[in-house]
Amino acid sequence: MEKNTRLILALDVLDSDEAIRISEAVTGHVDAIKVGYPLVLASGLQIIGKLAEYASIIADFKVADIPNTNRLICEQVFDAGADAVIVQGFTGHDSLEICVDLARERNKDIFVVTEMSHPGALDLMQDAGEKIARMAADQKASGVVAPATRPERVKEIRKIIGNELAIISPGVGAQGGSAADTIMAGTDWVIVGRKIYQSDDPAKAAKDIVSEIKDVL
Ligand code: FNU
Repeated sequence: MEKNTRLILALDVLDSDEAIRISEAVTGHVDAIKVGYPLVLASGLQIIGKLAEYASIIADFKVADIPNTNRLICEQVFDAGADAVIVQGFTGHDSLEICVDLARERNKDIFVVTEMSHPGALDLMQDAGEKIARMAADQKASGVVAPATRPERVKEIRKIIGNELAIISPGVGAQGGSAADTIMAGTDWVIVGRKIYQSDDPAKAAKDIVSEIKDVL
């Protein structure tokens, strides 16, 4: 994924025509499009290949199973044309390792969820977040997912993983996080969904976020 605008669109719309229209509109303003269960379940896995014409595709399936099942899932997703897959880290080293090995073989990326961005992540996940970040670094994953809603946690996670791994951060806009604060905390890319795809003018919404990011770089 090229580090240009430092913005990733989370495309959680349910209609494939709408997904294509928005992707076309934001071309050049986003470095990647993140596709997850809502769009894929509504429109089929082949939407990944279609959207790959517009940007790199990150498949947000938060893969969280035993190693063999994780591998079967990641194979399908890479075969469909995704450039990266998001996997959960809490399942442990072996479940993660098999995904990272497969991605390396295929020249693809794995991003590992550390602590999620919603309030409920404080119940259980936050306690494991730093350990997961360390494991992702030990296994040389491409990067981690860390919350834009808590820039102070992005800073902590950056200290743990160093500069070899990337950080991608959801939670900007609808969840209350700020793109500028998250970039200043050390994230490489912010992930923004509703603030862009629910806007009357998705291209302008994306452009505005990119200027906010550029202002603090
Ligand atoms: P928006 N997402 C998230 N928090 O929000 N993958 C996480 O900790 C995480 C995620 C995803 O709020 C979420 O599923 F690991 O509309 C959605 O697709 O801007 C996107 O990031 C945020 O969307």
